Amino acid sequence: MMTVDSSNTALWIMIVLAGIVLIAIGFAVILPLLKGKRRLPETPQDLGGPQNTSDIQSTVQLEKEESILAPSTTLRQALSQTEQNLFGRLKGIFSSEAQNKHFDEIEEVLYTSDLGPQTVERLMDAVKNQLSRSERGNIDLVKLALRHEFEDIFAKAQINEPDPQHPANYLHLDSKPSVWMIVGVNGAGKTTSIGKLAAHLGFANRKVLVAAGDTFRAAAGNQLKTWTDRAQVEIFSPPGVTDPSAVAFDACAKGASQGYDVVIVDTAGRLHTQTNLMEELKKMKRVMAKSIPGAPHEVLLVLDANSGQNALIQAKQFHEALGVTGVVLTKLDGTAKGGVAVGLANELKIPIRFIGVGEKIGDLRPFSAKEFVESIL
Ligand SMILES: Nc1nc2c(ncn2[C@@H]2O[C@H](COP(=O)(O)OP(=O)(O)O)[C@@H](O)[C@H]2O)c(=O)[nH]1
Ligand SMILES: [Mg+2]
Repeated sequence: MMTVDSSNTALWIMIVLAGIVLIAIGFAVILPLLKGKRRLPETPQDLGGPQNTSDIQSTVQLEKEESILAPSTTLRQALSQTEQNLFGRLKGIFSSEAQNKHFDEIEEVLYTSDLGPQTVERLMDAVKNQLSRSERGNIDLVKLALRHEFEDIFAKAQINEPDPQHPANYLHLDSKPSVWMIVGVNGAGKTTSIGKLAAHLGFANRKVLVAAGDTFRAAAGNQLKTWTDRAQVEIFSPPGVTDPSAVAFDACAKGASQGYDVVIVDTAGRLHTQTNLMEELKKMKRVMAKSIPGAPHEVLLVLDANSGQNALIQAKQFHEALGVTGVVLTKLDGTAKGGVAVGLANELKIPIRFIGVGEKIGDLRPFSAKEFVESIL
């Protein structure tokens, strides 16, 4: 009897264990299917092979992850593509023979590096105050004095060093959804930057909705769709709706009701001098607040670094109209002199959040004042 009893017990234990294993397997297989959207892999090791049913999608996914994890160029490389950057030009001066002309020439280089007169004055005063006449002939001392002043300028604009593990976290992400309105003149790089930002956020496991608020040009919607496909995030582009405020309002409502983390609203490019179009942006902003109190949580101004002093003027006017909370400075990989970042921080105290260093999806970097100063000086 004892033997039969214990073999029965063993049998029961085996049946129960087998049941537990089957249930566990069931959960592992069924739960991800029920969740629907696959999350992005966390590490390069997770990128072992194709993960989508479609090979094309897999390739895009892999390219995306690789380019975000290992951007093709460093900031210094991107900026050094031009000999026109600040330090390149300062170095030129110091290697010349005419020692006594150095100081005037430094001033000239600064004036022609898109910093803006106010910032140049501040920098020159700092160099004068910190260095004696003879010390001003020493490039290392001048560089040090300038670097110190640059760092102070960025610190006062509340530019915090980004956390490389969580590049998007220093944007407003505490509300759910966080609504970001993207503004700027035509061609500044709004749509491209939205694609790159969405990819960053997707990579950080955020559920992103991109609203096609540029309803002026038919091509704008298609261009945005290409980018949201690349970033593998959803686009909100209701057919036939031509009022950008209506798109923004509905996108916010969808974002709130369907559990999105971030709603990014694209807008049509406009000149800061076009009053009626600026009024329309203000309306879009008001309408978003009606849909979600407190929205938009970020008003990100996209500025083309090549537009030099004009970038500062644009920033002032967009800021006055909309209360800009941060800047995305694009095309620093081109011939931009870089000084505009310093001028912006000094004159407007608006933090630069991201910089664009190319046309690919991974060519967006959280702005690090430290890295930036090291790259231009
Ligand atoms: N080299 C470079 N080109 C950029 C960058 N950002 C945007 N662009 C290019 O600038 C052009 C205008 O960009 P787009 O996003 O359409 O500007 P929008 O009119 O403000 O939406 C496109 O050709 C982009 O590829 C960047 O960081 N570097
Ligand atoms: Mg656009």
